[in-house]
Amino acid sequence: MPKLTPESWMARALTLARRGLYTTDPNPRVGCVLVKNRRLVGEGFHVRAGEPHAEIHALRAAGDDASGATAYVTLEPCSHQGRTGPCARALIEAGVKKVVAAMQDPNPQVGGRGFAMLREAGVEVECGLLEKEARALNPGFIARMSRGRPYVRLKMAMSLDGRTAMRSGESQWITGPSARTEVQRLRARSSAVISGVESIIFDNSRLTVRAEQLQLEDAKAIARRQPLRVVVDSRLRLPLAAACLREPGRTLVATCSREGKRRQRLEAAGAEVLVLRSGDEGRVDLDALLAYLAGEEQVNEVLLETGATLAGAMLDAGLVDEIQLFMAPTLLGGNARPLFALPGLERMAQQRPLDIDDIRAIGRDWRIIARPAAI
Ligand code: AOF
Ligand code: ZN
Repeated sequence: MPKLTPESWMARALTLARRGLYTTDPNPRVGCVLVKNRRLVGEGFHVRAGEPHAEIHALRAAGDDASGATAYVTLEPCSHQGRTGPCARALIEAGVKKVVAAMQDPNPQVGGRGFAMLREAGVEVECGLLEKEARALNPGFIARMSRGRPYVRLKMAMSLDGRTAMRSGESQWITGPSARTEVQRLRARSSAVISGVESIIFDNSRLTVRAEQLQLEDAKAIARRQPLRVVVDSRLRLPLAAACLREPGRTLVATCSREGKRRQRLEAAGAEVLVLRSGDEGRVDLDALLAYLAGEEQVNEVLLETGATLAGAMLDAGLVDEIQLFMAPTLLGGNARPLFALPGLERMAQQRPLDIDDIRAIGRDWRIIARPAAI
């Protein structure tokens, strides 16, 4: 019997919210538990955008028992009429007497108005319980709503001697099957996967989620939603025969080339071409690309899977929020390629410190989760 504390109810709501990890995009993952007389009377989570929010599922499950209950929700109940009705109104109408939320909704359409609506109707409101855990569930949604850009997770595979590909570019495979399954999960939870054209030219990677590699119960449902594939390709060098152009889902080629002919050919081969202003040295302006993805494509989480040049440029521009580094028990030697090209880095004073959040074994490899240290 778990302890019936407010924390344990919110923890249950967080567990429910996690069940939407792969499906709610572009909406946040949200869970809700209704408790009355120390008993759980209804629970639910948001499954898919366009479908009912977590609170509505929980209210339906509780029926008449919702009256007088306390709602534990991982996000502030909404106050707006979007694809579905305002949850704050539904909670009021069901007679819920108290709402405990983990965090305020960063969506400017809501942003505190849900709480105000509840309070005005006489519902007691508390906010901030297990907030850190709730925020960790939706880093992309929060980044998009509050900073106008996605949350960028950089995934890399390296040898024990810190090398990521042979000098030729050959890199398949450094890590084992368990690590590669983990990468499939990272793709599946992301709204978009970004890669540089060099990596695509060399690996001919498909950048897709493969249900058979996911090893999850609902792998089929997940694989139906492919992340948007984004190829950073300043000069439109993507081969027309690239495998990623023939996969289900969309491939967006981000360029600053204005070559009309090449663009038309790529479009005929299945790509969508996005012409952006150029940043440093005639390369795609990465800030502008991320702003476009958040603003026009509602991209929450990005998985960056690329080589040393683009990885270094993204890091240099301060656009990497998290690094997931898979380290394999192998040596590739001094001729092999490093993880990051950081050309301006010459002195120890210029080193890039990281904070490590987690290290664990994944099969025969090690996964290190780190983030650039706040300076
Ligand atoms: C909630 N409970 O379970 C979720 C909420 O387009 P709609 O109608 O689905 O609205 C999406 C917005 O609603 C989303 O941007 C976020 O602000 C909020 N999500 N709110 O009360 C939920 N998923
Ligand atoms: Zn809602």
